[in-house]
Amino acid sequence: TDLSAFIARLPKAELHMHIEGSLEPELMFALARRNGVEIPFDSVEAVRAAYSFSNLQDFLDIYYQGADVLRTEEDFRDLAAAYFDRAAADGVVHAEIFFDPQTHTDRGISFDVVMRGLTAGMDEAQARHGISSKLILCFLRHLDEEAAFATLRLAEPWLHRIEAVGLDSSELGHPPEKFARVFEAAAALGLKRVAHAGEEGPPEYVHQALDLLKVDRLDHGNRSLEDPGLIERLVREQMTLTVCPLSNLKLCVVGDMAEHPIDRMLDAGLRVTINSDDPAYFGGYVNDNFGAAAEARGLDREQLVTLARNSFLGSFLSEDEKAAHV
Ligand code: ES4
Ligand code: ZN
Repeated sequence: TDLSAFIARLPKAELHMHIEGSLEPELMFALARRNGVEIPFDSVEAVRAAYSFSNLQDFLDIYYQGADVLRTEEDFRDLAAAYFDRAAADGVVHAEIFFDPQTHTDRGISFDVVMRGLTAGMDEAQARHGISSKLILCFLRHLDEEAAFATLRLAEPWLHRIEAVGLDSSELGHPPEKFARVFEAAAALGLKRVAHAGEEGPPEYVHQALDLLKVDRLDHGNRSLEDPGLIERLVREQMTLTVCPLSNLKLCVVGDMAEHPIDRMLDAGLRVTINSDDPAYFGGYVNDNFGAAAEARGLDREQLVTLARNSFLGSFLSEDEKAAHV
């Protein structure tokens, strides 16, 4: 349609995408075969059929299982290369991608293997597609503070290739306050800070992400809408929210795309962006997310331009680089 062609042509930055969540079933099978890893599925179709989730934890269980096929530096490079090829086709010119090192180090894969592979994929994407990218190291919040500190220590030799730390995995029961000290240590190392908050967790978790983790950007943030004072604060502080419509639908954060709050967020003056989260699991890349939200909520071209512009304003590009994009 007219609108999807308009979306496809809009240059955009992607700010909320878990690289392990871009592992398509086809690549999962190819890596399983290459590495001699058993996977509990007979076919690509059977894998896709298993992607039906009632909540975040349902998804995480299958997402961590899928990541088991990732073993070598080449695997991580191939994973990143496949994402960047797909993102480039969607008009993404800059991507700030999450990775979950603990998912790999806990299986005996070294931090350095993960970093060498991902950075090779990033450098190739810059050369082949002109896409710039940055890495965000996420701590798994279902694990303890000491494990996060150990991961931060492994990252120290790689700080020149890591822009920020983030916080992901099971939100309920693992409030941001659990990681206040490790985020403080990350800040002291010069890293920026983001956190998933208000996806399933209450507005209190968003307050904690702001006050205790001192985040530069908020991932999801949907449940902030339940707290008018919080909305006012997010608007005043020009906090960027990385919203993920298809993720919200697949994880039942919204019951139907027709109920998605993206336009209410825009109308409230929030600096919201649209992102794909875990595109291989949630049924689409960034343009699919723009298209689904636009169709369900009747977004017009001006709103779509605002969303794309917000993606650059909310990025960790320099002010000069932002100015070149907006
Ligand atoms: C995630 Cl959607 C989402 N939420 C929290 N943690 C995650 N890890 C990967 N995707
Ligand atoms: Zn996410």
